[in-house]
Formats: sequence, structure tokens, C-alpha cells
Amino acid sequence: MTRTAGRPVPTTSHWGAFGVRRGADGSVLAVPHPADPAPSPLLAGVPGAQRHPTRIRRPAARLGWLERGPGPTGRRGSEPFVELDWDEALDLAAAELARVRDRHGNQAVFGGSYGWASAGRFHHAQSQLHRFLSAFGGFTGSRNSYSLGTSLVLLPYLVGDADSVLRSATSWPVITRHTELVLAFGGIPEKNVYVTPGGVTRHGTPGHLAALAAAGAQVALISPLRDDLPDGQPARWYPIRPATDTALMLGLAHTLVQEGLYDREFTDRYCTGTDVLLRYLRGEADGVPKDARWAADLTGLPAEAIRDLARRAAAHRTLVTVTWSLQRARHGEQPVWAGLALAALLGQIGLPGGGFGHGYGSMGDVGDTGPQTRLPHLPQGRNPVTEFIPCARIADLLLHPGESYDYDGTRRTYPDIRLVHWAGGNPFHHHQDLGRLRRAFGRPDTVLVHETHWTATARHADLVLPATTALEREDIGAGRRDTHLIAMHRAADPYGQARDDHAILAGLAERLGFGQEFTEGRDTRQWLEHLYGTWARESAASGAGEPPPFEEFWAAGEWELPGRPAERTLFAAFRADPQSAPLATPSGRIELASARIAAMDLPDCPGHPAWLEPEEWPGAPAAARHPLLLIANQPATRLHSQLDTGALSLAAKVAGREAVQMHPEDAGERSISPGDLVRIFNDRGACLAGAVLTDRIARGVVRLPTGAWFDPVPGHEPPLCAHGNPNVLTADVPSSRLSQGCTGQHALVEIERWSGGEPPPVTVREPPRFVPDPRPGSGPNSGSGLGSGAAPGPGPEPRGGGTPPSATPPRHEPPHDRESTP
Ligand SMILES: Nc1nc2c(c(=O)[nH]1)N[C@H]1C(S)=C(S)[C@@H](COP(=O)(O)OP(=O)(O)OC[C@H]3O[C@@H](n4cnc5c(=O)[nH]c(N)nc54)[C@H](O)[C@@H]3O)O[C@H]1N2
Ligand SMILES: Nc1nc2c(c(=O)[nH]1)N[C@H]1C(S)=C(S)[C@@H](COP(=O)(O)OP(=O)(O)OC[C@H]3O[C@@H](n4cnc5c(=O)[nH]c(N)nc54)[C@H](O)[C@@H]3O)O[C@H]1N2
Ligand SMILES: [Mo]
Repeated sequence: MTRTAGRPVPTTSHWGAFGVRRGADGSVLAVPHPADPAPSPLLAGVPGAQRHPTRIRRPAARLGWLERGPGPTGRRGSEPFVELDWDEALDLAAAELARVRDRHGNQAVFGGSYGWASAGRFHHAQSQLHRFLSAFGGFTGSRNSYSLGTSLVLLPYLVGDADSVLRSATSWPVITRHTELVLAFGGIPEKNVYVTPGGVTRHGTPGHLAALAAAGAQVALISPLRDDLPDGQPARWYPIRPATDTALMLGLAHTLVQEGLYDREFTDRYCTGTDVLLRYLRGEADGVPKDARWAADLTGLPAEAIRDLARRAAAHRTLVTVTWSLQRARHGEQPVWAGLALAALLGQIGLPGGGFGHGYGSMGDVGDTGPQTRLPHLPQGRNPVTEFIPCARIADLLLHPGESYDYDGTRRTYPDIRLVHWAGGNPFHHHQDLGRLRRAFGRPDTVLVHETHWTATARHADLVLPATTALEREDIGAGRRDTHLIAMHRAADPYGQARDDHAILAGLAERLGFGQEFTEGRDTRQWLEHLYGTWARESAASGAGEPPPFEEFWAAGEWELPGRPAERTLFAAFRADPQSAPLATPSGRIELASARIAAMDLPDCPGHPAWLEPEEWPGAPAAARHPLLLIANQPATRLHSQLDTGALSLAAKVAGREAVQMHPEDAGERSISPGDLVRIFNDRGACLAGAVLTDRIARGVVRLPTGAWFDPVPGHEPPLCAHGNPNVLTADVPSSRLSQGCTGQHALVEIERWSGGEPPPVTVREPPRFVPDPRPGSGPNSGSGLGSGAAPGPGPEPRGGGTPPSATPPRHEPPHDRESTP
């Protein structure tokens, strides 16, 4: 590779493009990209995570799976591993894939593999896996995301498609020039805007936030957390009771209507269903007017403050924006729909700086001015299996084969999954109610995981295949609105025996007889040249610019994409001419009420925005026993579970655990002092955390961000996590029967000072336990353990035969049934 001496090695990541300097000892240092005005603080987490003892150095199999073959078992996550050599590991994996396919059909393989993995257009783990599994004959997949599972289903009913709102959001410079008042539901948290899927070279949003402050725009920070808006922004903090935003929006809407401040001309011309909404606001059917006083009771905000905010909104150029977190909750459709309705009543949709936004402060590319460029992409083939789940239904899928459920106006049935193949995601990070997920992961015959690190998911697998990190391979990377395409050079040697996901899958494909179809005979560099070349030709043909030849691009380390920054105003064309630019809804207009949703007759998603009491909110009966509302939001110190072993994340731990923020008065009532080790609990589980007291959080609310590696203390059911993972506490329930989205943002909990004596240690920063290969005739090469070495194996599996997996073992279990029998 050609590289100017001294120049850092170019690469990119979900937290931005950066350069890598390499120490003589193989260590890495992440240095900001010179063009980046606001590099991510997460760069500080890269070195420690890259070379951490939890890296997986060799393929490994769970002892019980190796000894007794595939089958449901309650032991995933609690048994030691046996290290294997690559040939054997790939032989075993290929044989098991073939067995499941031949005996149960391709739909018995779950390959949804949700997760963020790493940046890079070629090595993107999920794309590689989908390409592989499609060529294998297909797989049960998953749809949507944990990020936006509710809005992606809802928005098409309201405005015709989700993309317009999410990808064509009004650009930041338009906002900083025109907006006078921002109603920021969920705030605009700066911590989140450094992240953009696939990468970003110039982080724009921190600068836009500074410009917004400089322009003097007023922000109504509607959030239980004061930190959801940078200090320095002219703002008033409305410390709303969590989960009640819909009530506030309805109360604001009612005030607009009652005081004659709503824009009837706008709703007449651009909306349908206004009458349905107004009848609901007036309480015509349920006898409850949704006025400011009603909203005050639910939200904990003064009625006069609500009326005043409505009047200010009507008097100014006002942007109503809703963070994605609000739809990641029970009835998550409602705050999105009510927020859109509020913006419609204000009549400013389609005007510069007014109207509706979704996700400012959720992701770095929302409102970014970067050109939306086509990027090189790996063809994933066609999956002949049509089975899929909405991604957050993973535990239901594994626990309830054959059961049916509602989704997006259809009725679907869960297929019977026998093999789970995951690459580039961490369900034991991202899913809710991890105790239940553990039971669900006990159901399949085999769990196959590619991972870079010994994450909780790797520890719950049967066969673990070590993957390289993005720094250890060559790739091409950029995000959706990036300004640069980055030539990701190899910046570090692969850890141990780690292989690229592509190489792992090529090895499996070869064993399964479709190696040529999968690789098309190309090595990695040839793939990069091929993907780049195809993209460059298409770019040139479409007039989008003439990328340089691959060698030139590669040697330069990057290419600045030619598209010019563009400013947009959401729904401007529709506003200008609703006849010639109608929305793709049945009415062609914004649907403030949807006849299609109403016709589904769903108890948890009616045909218009409505206040629906969630099972877990501060006013719920369940709050009698668990009175604190936990916010499990995105972490400031890492990307989900990634970089949790890096310096930035570790420095923020308290009492050796994840920090939980709580109000001093809530702490005082519980005799909790700053720095105390605490136990957070409800009926689903418990975790330890270190207390941080702050009055920048609403009373009755506690915050424990996601991403501390799940560290279940053996012998605890429901689980006790020693490290502070909030998903032991969250409920595995869908947003609604319309969208089946993730609801991980909220849960009711109680907290007490830890009083159980010597607390269980955090163990996840070490690799799991390894034992020597117990099989007759196996060489001494196994069990060379990084961990505590040869420990006695556990007793026999509860069920299962003695047949090795490579020999198509019979299935000894009764068919999957209820979730009580993992
Ligand atoms: N309670 C609660 N839970 C939530 C949320 C919430 O708000 N509250 N938010 C949800 C949201 S929005 C999201 S997007 C999800 C995120 O959930 P995930 O995307 O599953 O989280 P990550 O930690 O990014 O997991 C990516 C995994 O891929 C691995 N990896 C990285 N690079 C590679 C590679 O090249 N190859 C392979 N094989 N593996 C690789 C990493 O080690 C890591 O374990 O979490 C969700 N969970
Ligand atoms: N540093 C960092 N940045 C990230 C990520 C990360 O892991 N780390 N993940 C990225 C991903 S994948 C995604 S999808 C986005 C997610 O973007 P979001 O889902 O918007 O992010 P969150 O931080 O979960 O939530 C935003 C804020 O909503 C507030 N909130 C929670 N509940 C309520 C409520 O009931 N009412 C009101 N008014 N406010 C509430 C919380 O205080 C929280 O800080 O973030 C992205 N950015
Ligand atoms: Mo996300």
C-alpha cells in the first residue's frame, strides 16, 4: 500500500472518519480527521477496545454443544468454551447449517442479525451474512430497526413514506436562519450527534447547535434531563414526566383550538382527519377535554406554562421536533403523530424553519446539508424465504413458534427457528428483558456468532468465530450524507487468529458448495476495486461526478465527494402545490386521522393521535412498588456496547459499574450518597450501578444509559447484572400491534443502596472460562486458555444425545413449546 510516511492511516467509523497512528508495540492511537470541525469524543475509546483482553483470539465452542451436540438447553451463557482450530470450527458450522436446512428448511435459520457492526461498505457484517445466507437458500430475516421501529411503520400512514421525514428533514442552516422557537420533545442531545451510520467526515451538528444558540432562537427543552440540550442555548427547561409527551402535545393543541390560534386554512388545504382530532381534543366521545389543565395533571407541568407555550408557538416561526427515543416506548406512535398534528395546527409545515422534525439530536445526519450520495454497495442476492420478523420480536420468535401476531395491518406467524446465525450485532445489548432473552436463546438447536469481542452475545453462543475489527482489514467507507469516501487502510494486524467476516463466510460457503457464487472468485482487494469501479461508472453515468481510478483513490486515502451541500425544507413542494406534489397517503394529504389504521381496530393504536396510558409510567398502578421511571437512553461514552472497554467509557464508571443518575431528593429518601453502589431492580431483574446525584434530572426519574456489558451473576433468576445493563430491567413488549417496535427507553424500577456485603465483581472485562477439549483423541492444542484454564465441566445437559454435531445428530427434544421450558 502506498502511504506517505508519517501520515496517519485513513479509516472511518460510525463516530466519524479518523486517522490511526500505530505504536511500535502494535498499539493504536486515533487522531481526528483534519477536515472534521467537531471530532467525536468516542475516538478516545478506540485504542483500549481495539486491543482488549476480551478480543476473541481463536474460534471456540461451548463445551456442552461440543460434547452433546445441538439442541435446546438452558446452559447457554453459563458454560465454558473449548478453543478450536479454524478448519474444525468451519467444518462444524457448515455441517450444522446443512443439517438444519436439510431437516427443517431454510426458514428455520434466523439470519436477521440486527446490529451496527462497523463502518465499511464491503465488510459490513450483516450485508455479508445476508449475501451468504441468500446463496445458502435463504433465511428468516428481520425488518426495521431498534432505532425507528415504530416510526418506520407509522409514518407511511401519516405522510406517505418515512423517508421524506427522516432523510429530507429541514436542513440545519434553514433552522438557524429562520426558526424562532423550537419545541424540542426529547431535547437535542449533543451526545448523540457524533454518530452517523457508516461514517461522517465533517461533524456538522455541533456547529449548527452553536449557530442556533448564537442566532438567539429559543428552545423549549421538553425532557426529564437538562443535559438533553447544550448549556448556552437560550432555553427554558420543561422537566416533563416521562412518557407523557403526547398529553402535553394534545394540551398544546387544545389550547390552540380553544383560543382560535390554530391555522384552519392550513388544515383545510393540507390535512385530512382534522375533525376527528378536534372531536377528540374536545372530549366529545370520552367526556375528557384534552385541555391544558388535563395535560398539566399528566405531565407534571403547570397548566399556565402549557397555555403560554402554545401561545408562543403560534406567535413565532416554530419547529416541533420529536427525538426518536419517544417512539422507542410503549404507544410510541402517539408522540410522533401528536407532534405532527401539533405542527399541522400551527400551520407552518413546509415553511422554512417551521413545521415538523423527527430526530434532530438523535443522529448526526438528520438535517445535515451533505449531498445524499449513492455509495458503493455489496450485492446481497435475493432471499427466497419470505419469513421475517419486526426486529424487536426476536424473543417472541424463539419462544413462540407457530404463534401469530399483528404487524402493519397484517397477521403473521412465527416460524420455528432451529439455528441462529448472528454477525455484527449484540442482542444481549440491544434487546429488552435480558432474562427473557436468555430463555429465548435456550430454544434453538444452535447459535452461531461472529464477534470481535467476548460480548454477552458471544458468551451465549454455541460456536463463536473471531472476526477482525475494521482497523484490521481494508475497506471503503462513508455515511449517507458524507462529504468524503474513505479508503480504509489496514491499520493493525488481526488480533490472534481473527478473520474477516467475508473470509469466514467464504470458508463456510466453500464447504457448503457455493464458494464460487459467494466470492465470485475475488479476493478482498479485488472486491474493493470491483465495488468501487461499479459505483464510479454509475456515478459518472448519472452525472454525479467522475471518481478517480481506484489506485489513485486508494493511494490518496480518500476522495471528496462532488455533491454540493444542499438546503431543504421538509414538505416545501407539497405546501407549494398539494395538487401536483401530493403525499403518497390515501388522501394525498397529511393524515391527522387515518381511516386505514382505524379500520385495524387495534387496542393500542387507534386511528388518531391519543393519550394511552402505558403500563409503566410514573402514574401507573405498577409505580406503587417500583416508583422510579428509568430512562435507558443512548450512552455518551460509547456506541451502544461498542467501546465499553475503551478509556472514555471506563473513566465514567462509578464504583466500578455503570453510573446511574438520580435526583438528590430521590437519593436522600433512600439514604443513597454520591458514589454509592446501588441495586436497581424490578420484577424482571436487577443490576448494580454507581450513584451520581444531579438536579439536572426530573424528580422521580433515573437515567442508566445502555451499553454496559451484560454481566449476569451466576445463580440469579431473575438475572442480577453486576455491571449495570438497563436491559435486565426493561420490558419486552412492543410499542403497539401496529408497528411492533422496540420499547427499551422506559421502565419502572426501585433503587436501594447495596447492602449485600461483598458485591459480585464485574467479570465481563475478562474472557470467559476455557477448558481443554474433552473429546477423545483431541490434541493438546485446545484449552490453552486466556481465562482461568482447565475447570471441571458442568454436569450433563438436561437433554441431548451423544452425537457430534458434524454427524447430523437427531433432535432429542420435544417440539418447541412454551417459554417456561428452555
Ligand atoms: N433499553 C434500551 N435498549 C436499546 C435502545 C434504547 O434506547 N434503550 N436503543 C436501541 C438501538 S436504537 C439500537 S440501534 C440498538 C443497538 O444495538 P447493536 O447494534 O446490537 O449494538 P452494538 O453494540 O453496536 O453491537 C454491534 C456488535 O457488532 C460487533 N462488531 C463490530 N464490528 C464487527 C465486525 O466487523 N464483524 C462482526 N462480526 N462483529 C462486529 C461489536 O463488537 C458489537 O458487539 O440497541 C437498542 N437497545
Ligand atoms: N454517543 C452515542 N450517540 C448515539 C448512539 C450511541 O450509542 N452513543 N446511538 C445512535 C443510535 S443507533 C440512535 S438510534 C440514536 C438514538 O437517538 P434517540 O433515541 O433520540 O436517543 P436517546 O439518547 O435514547 O434519547 C434522547 C433523549 O430522549 C429523552 N427522553 C427519554 N424519554 C423521554 C420522554 O418520555 N419524554 C421526553 N420529552 N424525553 C425523553 C432522554 O432524556 C434522552 O436523552 O442515537 C445515536 N447516537
Ligand atoms: Mo439505533
